[in-house]
Amino acid sequence: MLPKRRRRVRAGSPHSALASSTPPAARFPGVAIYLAEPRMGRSRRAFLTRLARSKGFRILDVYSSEVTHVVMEETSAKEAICWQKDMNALLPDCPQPALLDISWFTESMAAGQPVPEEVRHRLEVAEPRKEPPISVTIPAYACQRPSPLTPHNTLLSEALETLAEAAGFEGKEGRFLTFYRAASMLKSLPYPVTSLSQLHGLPYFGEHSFRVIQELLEHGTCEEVEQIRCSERHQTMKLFTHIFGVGVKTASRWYQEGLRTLDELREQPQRLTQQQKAVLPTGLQYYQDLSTPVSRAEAEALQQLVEAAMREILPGATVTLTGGFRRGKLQGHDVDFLITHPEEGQEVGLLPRVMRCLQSQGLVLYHQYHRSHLADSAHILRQRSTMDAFERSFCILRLPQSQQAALEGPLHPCPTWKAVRVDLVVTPNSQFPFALLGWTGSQFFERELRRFSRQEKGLCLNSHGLFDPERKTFFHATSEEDVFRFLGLKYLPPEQRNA
Ligand code: DCP
Ligand code: MG
Repeated sequence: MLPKRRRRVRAGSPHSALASSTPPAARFPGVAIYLAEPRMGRSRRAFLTRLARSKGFRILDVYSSEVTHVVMEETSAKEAICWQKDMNALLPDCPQPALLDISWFTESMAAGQPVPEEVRHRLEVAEPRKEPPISVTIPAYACQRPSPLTPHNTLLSEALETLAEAAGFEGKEGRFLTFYRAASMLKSLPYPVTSLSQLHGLPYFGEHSFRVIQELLEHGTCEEVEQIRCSERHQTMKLFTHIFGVGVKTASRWYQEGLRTLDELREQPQRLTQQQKAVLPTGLQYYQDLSTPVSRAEAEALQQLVEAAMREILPGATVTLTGGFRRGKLQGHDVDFLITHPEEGQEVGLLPRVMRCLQSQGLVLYHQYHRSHLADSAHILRQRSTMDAFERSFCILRLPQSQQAALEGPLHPCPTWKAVRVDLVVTPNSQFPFALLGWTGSQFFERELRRFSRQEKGLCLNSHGLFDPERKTFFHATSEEDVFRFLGLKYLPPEQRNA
């Protein structure tokens, strides 16, 4: 253990360091240490010199061009640099030795050899680094940056999402996108925002978003956002768009016509189009179940049911859980499955057989079958369409509730099954990587990925493939990683695509 300094000596004149003496031979030829006296004191310096020499270190009594390491004690980086400037003035041609804190010396003594010089040992005044504007460090497209499942700024991003949603309900697409892009940017920030200045320079943040965020930072709530959330229009639009088969246009028309509740809808079937008449009774009948989130356990139970059907119909076919659950979400509004078979062509016409199998077990409450338009898929890619042409079934399945769930259920009679929205999509194996990427989402991530492909790379991407319109060529991918690589993007695992 090193003895404590006994007395504090004022920083001495640099001239005092220039006395002469002969350095002894050393075990570490590249290292010549000069113990700078100012704060160390003469006797402690003498003790440390003896100690170091006994371990084979070369200690120079005199500061000269041979010195490789200057060691100081209780000296700030600023003082050390002033000291070195004085020495440079006296010995202008002297190379610059490393300026090190005593910690490097004591660690080297303990190790019996010079330890590597780390940042914490160095007496350096860090150049005041100019923080790059965040816009430089946070890329503009959501597909270029990780968006975790549990982001840092949920309060802020949800407020902007409400503004985006309200704009969407009014059919204002541009406004929807601006608010949504800003919200998505907040979701990917790797730190909690505590001041508006942290957002300056980021794209998509306008005066309106700043005003909302400022209010949230100051009061924890924003009056405009709360008013929207509580408004009759917003609540009715949410109620109607949550009905299976009802989109924004229909919901908006019903609202304009004065409809406000599900009962009013049930009582006025004359207002419905033929197509709505076909879907709406189902949507209304199962509204309660379908507006209750689906849990991961329920999604996995459904996967087992679909896999069991596949084993009977086409052994070797795979069933992959995609959508929000693949991104790590614990709940979803539906369950999305991709079905494929390693041998291309085996999957053709598979879905009607799967549906029949599920129906025979009494598991299908409703289904809407769309036959494959794969013959058009190349055309679809060239047309830059984002529509899939896969064979698919949009269904409502009857998921038997486990005995356990029944026992743990609420006090009123426990249902023995639950209606769940399920999407079954069948893809040829060669298109599977694109379909997997396209169906994993999030919806906004997909939108950004397609925008990036188009605007930055001049390529058309959808769930069937990636097409180069200039060369008129398709890319061949065997994994999602391939697709990211073709686009020159860093691979993001599904859990980081929650944009
Ligand atoms: N998808 C898309 N564009 C759409 C609809 C869907 O790109 N217009 C893709 C991305 C979605 C995936 O399909 O993530 C599944 O659609 P869902 O609507 O089921 O979305 P999620 O599964 O992400 O959400 P949730 O958890 O609410 O089901
Ligand atoms: Mg889903």
